[in-house]
Amino acid sequence: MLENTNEQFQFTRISVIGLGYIGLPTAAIIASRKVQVIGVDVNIDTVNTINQGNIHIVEPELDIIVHASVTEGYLKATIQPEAADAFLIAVPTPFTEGYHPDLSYIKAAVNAIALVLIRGNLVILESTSPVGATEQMAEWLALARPDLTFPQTHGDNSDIRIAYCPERVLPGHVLRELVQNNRVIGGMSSKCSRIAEKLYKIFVEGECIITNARTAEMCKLTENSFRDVNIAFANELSMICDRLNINVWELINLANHHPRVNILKPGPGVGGHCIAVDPWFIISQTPDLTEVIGAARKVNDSKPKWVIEKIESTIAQVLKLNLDKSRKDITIACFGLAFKADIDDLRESPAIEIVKDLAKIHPGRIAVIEPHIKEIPVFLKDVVELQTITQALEESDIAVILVDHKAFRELPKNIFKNQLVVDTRGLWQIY
Ligand code: SAJ
Repeated sequence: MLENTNEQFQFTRISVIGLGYIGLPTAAIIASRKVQVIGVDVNIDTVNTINQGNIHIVEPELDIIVHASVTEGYLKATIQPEAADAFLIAVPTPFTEGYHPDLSYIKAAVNAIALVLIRGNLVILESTSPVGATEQMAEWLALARPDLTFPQTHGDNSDIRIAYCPERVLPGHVLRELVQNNRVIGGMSSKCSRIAEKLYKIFVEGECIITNARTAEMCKLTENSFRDVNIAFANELSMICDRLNINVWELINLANHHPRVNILKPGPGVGGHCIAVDPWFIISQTPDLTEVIGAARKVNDSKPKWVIEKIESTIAQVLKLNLDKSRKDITIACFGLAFKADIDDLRESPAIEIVKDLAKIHPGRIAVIEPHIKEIPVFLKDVVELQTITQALEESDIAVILVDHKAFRELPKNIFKNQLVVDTRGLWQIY
């Protein structure tokens, strides 16, 4: 392995630690540029699947690029880290019970790569992290390898370069956004930033913007908190408008005609692994200064409960219109389980939370229509049934729209002739 001591250096072998929703597409994109990539994952099934040229997650076109990279010999997966020019860490950073960030996966990754680090290596952290995580990572590495120097003590002259560079890709568009999005690169010294930029230039067509590690960490948290706050504003408006008998979709459209107003869309709540999680990293570090960010979390987290109340009052309406029916005769069809439109990702989905809570209080049938899955998830198996759109239209009394999938958006506006509708996504509200 060559030592990366001058800036003329070319990366010939890059290791990506964590082959999940971000790590695997990143590894495959780099490999598609004909650079040797060693992907490392703790899960042997994941490693085996990738080495067979297959994938374990759903993301458009990822299967094609992984298959090609493995077949051409540029991508290989393994359990144990191997020597490389650069290590890119993309492991999960969940939060603990009390909403504090859990850095244990980063620590485990750091301890694993410490064994194979050599002078001149670049280590990049991509996982969404609280401010200071990159410095913490550098400390862990220094503890594990006292024979090497690190930027916290040796700045530009360190043996090992360290940078934070957050991923910013949108699930469902990962491969395009990995290449086209601008990247924020926060090196622990200016040389660290320049060398990290060189790595990203292998596949990034967007701009690479250089800052320090702490600002880069905060930048990622800020982007997702900005979106969370703005979605909370839309969700709050939807509840206010419901009380005041105003169509929130028309209202938002009208307000958005103002040249400096751009309100996002209300929904059943905020799901996924990012927007509902990342603001907590800021709140956890500065609890006394995060009133707005904290309030947004509260509003968005409370929206599923509000949807349940809407369904409850709709059940009451059906009973009023059909005096021969009791609650257990009422069938509720829930349209969509995914955390957002046109993906199959059910992680942290508000739709799931709503369906689960509904099952606890509703004695009648509950059907779920989710065109992106073939089987109902195990934890819902005994309480709801998976139906087609046609079945649901024939059998249900209430239709609850939880996700604005294309398959639902394409339905004619007057399709629900026999149902009362609770529409959390404004499916046909075209203003
Ligand atoms: N949502 C609304 N109303 C809206 C927009 C979104 O209710 O107007 C809901 C969605 O239905 C979903 C949730 O918010 O439940 C999150 O969806 P999203 O599309 O806003 O974001 P993610 O989680 O798929 O991806 C986000 C992106 N961040 C930003 O847009 C600032 C992505 O660029 C990040 O890379 C990703 O988080 C991440 O990994 O952090």
